[in-house]
Amino acid sequence: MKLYYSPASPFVRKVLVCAYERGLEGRIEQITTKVVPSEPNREYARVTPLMKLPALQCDDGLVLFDSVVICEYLDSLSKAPRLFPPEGPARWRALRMHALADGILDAAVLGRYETAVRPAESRWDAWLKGQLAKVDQSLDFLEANLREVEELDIGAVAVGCALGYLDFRYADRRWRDGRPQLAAWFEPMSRRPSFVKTVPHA
Ligand SMILES: N[C@@H](CCC(=O)N[C@@H](CS)C(=O)NCC(=O)O)C(=O)O
Repeated sequence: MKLYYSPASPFVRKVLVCAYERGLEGRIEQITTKVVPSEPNREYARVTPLMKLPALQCDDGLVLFDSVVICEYLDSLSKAPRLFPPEGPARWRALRMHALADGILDAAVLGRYETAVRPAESRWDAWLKGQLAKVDQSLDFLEANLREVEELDIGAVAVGCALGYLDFRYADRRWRDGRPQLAAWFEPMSRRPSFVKTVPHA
């Protein structure tokens, strides 16, 4: 399988954490790919019309996107404990936490583009503030609902990747302040080999 990859992408990281947790990392070749919304990567458009990372080319040639689909695909490749609970309340809890974490990441990544990519003269402070409010409110929600990420499922993996991205790109915003339980939850998670081997970098 070929994973279109960037070491800075938290969505790619989530896929790789799933791969490590399921013992699949050796089957995945990483293809470093550059994506910037303002600079369409025409070569990559032949892989996925969305030109977003990640995309996974399966061994039969099918290209899967986005990270939500890829994570579930990888989880389906081997038996034993599943990151995607097959049914019942556990499934819906995991999927909703996955959606929450991806929502944090969508807002944080858009905020990053606003400050790192958009020319200074056309920045929109109120819009950035709105994105960061989604991040902060979601972190408060997690602090109050940590029971929902007690199990190592896709929800917990995604939340771990979201917090790791905030450490990587938003360290100055100090997400741990006022959220001691979330901070304590992240400690052992960030020490798992799957997280250590995928720490984001530029
Ligand atoms: N919903 C997508 C989001 C992926 C995404 O936003 N990836 C970013 C990199 S972290 C990207 O490709 N940005 C380029 C763009 O938006 O054109 C997923 O879960 O895979």
